[in-house]
Amino acid sequence: MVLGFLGFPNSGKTTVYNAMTGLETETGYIHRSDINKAVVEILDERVEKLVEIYQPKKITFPSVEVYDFAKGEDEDTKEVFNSVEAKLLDVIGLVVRCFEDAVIDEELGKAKPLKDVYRFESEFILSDLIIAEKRLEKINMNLKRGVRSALAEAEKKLLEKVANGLHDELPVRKMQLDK
Ligand SMILES: Nc1nc2c(ncn2[C@@H]2O[C@H](COP(=O)(O)OP(=O)(O)OP(=O)(O)O)[C@@H](O)[C@H]2O)c(=O)[nH]1
Ligand SMILES: [Mg+2]
Repeated sequence: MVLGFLGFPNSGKTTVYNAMTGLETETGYIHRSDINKAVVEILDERVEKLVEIYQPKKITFPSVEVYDFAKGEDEDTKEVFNSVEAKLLDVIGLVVRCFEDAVIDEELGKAKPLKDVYRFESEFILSDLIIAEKRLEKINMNLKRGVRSALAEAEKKLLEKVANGLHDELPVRKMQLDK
């Protein structure tokens, strides 16, 4: 499983990442744009029970790959979504700022966690809409050129439904796409 922490600058992503991985990656007020990555073993008592029974030579616990994203001050959020690493994610952990800090409050204003959740969701929707429309453009171009297939027609129909929903600010996970 691949998990990635995303969120606005100084929301506490690296702090949560450190808590989960046991690492001591630098946190602070400087907005850095590097991505941190670690692999965390999940200790599972079921594995321990199996080890007792089978006494294997080698024990491999399940693991989670964890990414800590960041965007530089001038970067757009969609650049983060479009990074190769973001496309690998199975789970997105959205970190929102929910604490007082004189320096951060001065720079970014007081924490508004719920508003940040909605703001970030809008960014997800926008990013998905760009992806859906780009793909639709490509399919339509192929159809115009005469490259037709049942699959392309079905994909077009589905993507139009997705794009319409996104235009209405509905996240893809809440759409009914099987009908
Ligand atoms: N009081 C308090 N401070 C926190 C909390 N979480 C993070 N901080 C502090 O807020 C600052 C920013 O935390 P980071 O974990 O670096 O935030 P980030 O989201 O990784 O920041 P960027 O990577 O620069 O976007 C650091 O000085 C942290 O110590 C918290 O829950 N409470
Ligand atoms: Mg960070």
